[in-house]
Amino acid sequence: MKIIHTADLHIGQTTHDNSGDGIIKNFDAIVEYGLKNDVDAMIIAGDVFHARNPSQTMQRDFYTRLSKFSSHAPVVIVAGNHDLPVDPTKASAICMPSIFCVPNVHVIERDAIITLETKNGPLQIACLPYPQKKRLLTHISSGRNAAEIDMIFRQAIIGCVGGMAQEIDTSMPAILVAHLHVAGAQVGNSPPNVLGGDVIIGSFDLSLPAFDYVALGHIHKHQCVSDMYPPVVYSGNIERMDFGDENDTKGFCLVNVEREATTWEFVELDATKFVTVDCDVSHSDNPTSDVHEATKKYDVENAIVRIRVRVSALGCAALFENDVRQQLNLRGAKGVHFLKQRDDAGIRCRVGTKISAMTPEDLLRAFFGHAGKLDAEVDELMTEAKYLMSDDYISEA
Ligand SMILES: [Mn+2]
Repeated sequence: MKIIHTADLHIGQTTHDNSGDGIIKNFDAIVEYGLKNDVDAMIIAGDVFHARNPSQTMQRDFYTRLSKFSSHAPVVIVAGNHDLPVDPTKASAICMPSIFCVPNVHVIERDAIITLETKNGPLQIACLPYPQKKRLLTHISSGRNAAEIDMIFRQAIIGCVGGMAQEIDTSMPAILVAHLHVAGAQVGNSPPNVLGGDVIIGSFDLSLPAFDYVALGHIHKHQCVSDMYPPVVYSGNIERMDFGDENDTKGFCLVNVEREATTWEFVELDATKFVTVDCDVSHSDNPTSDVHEATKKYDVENAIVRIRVRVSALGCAALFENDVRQQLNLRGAKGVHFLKQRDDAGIRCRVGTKISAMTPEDLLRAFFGHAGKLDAEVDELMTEAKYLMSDDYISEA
C-alpha cells in the first residue's frame, strides 16, 4: 500500500524573509498528489499549526484540505510539540476532528496503536506524540539531577516504543509515527527549541523489527537517520522559511508499505527559492552597477534574494540599494535583502557619488545634514568637530 508521510506543516509560520503563503500552497500540492496517485493514507507526524492557538482562517485553510483528502482515504495526525498545550487542562490545536468524530481522521495525542483499514488492507500504526517533559515530570520524584531526569525520560520513551512493538501483529505491516529528536540527525535550520529541552533517542531504539517504516516529525531537514531496516525518516517541513533553508530540498515521503519489504522515495515540492549573492565591491568606483552585475549570474525569478556585499565605508554611500532592488524586481525577484559588511569603520551617510573628492569636514557636514540637523545646529557642531579634529585637541589629549 502507498502512504504519504509528511510533518511539520507549521501553518501560520512567518519569518522575516517569508510570509508563509507557500505552506498552504504546498499542502495543496500534497493533497492533489495523494488524490491523483490514489494513495491509501496520509500520515502527518506532528506540528500542523505553528501556533498553539491557530486563527480561524488557518484552521479553515487546513481543515478544508484535510476533508478533501479524508473523503478519499484516512489521515492520521500524531501531535507534535506545537500542537500540544503547555497546560494539560487546555485543548490542543488539533482537537476538533476528535470532538466531532470526523470519519477517516485520527488525531492522536497520547501514545496508542491504531489499525487503519485501507483499501489495500490493514495497516497498524504505533503513534508516539511529542514527549512533553511536563507530562512526564509528574511521574518523577523530586531530588534528581538533570542527567538522571534525562535518563528516566529516555527510558520511558524507549519503554513505550518497545511496549507498542510487542503488541504489533507481525504478520501484518506496521509503522511507527513519532514526533521527536533522534540522535545524530542534522538539525539544519530547525527552530532553536529543537536544540534545547528535547529528549534525544537513538534511531536503533525506534527501528524495531515489528515495524516496516518509522515516520518522524520535529526536525525540519529531510533525512533518513538509519542505514538499517526499517528506514527511520524525517520527511522535513514543506516550505523553505529563510536563508538557512536555501540549499535544502523540501517535500514529502511516498512510502510503499509492505511487510519486511517497505521502500520509500522523496517527492520534491516547489518550495520558495532563496538565493544568496556574495560580492565584494570594496574597491569599486561604481558599487551599484558592480552589485547589479554580480546578481546576473543567478536566476532570481520568484526568488527571495539576499545580497551579501562587502563595501567600503565611503562606497556605502554610493551603493544605491533601491536601484539594485528595482532591477531585481523587474527580473521577477519576490524580495531583496541587503546585508552590508563594511570593511572599514566610518560614518554612514548618503551624500552623492563624489565622495573621494570630499574632505573629512565636508563629509561630516553632509552627515549632519542627512541626520536632519538644522543649519544653525550644523554650524555649532562643526565648530566643535573642527576643534576635536585639530592639533590643539590632539596635543591636549
Ligand atoms: Mn516540532
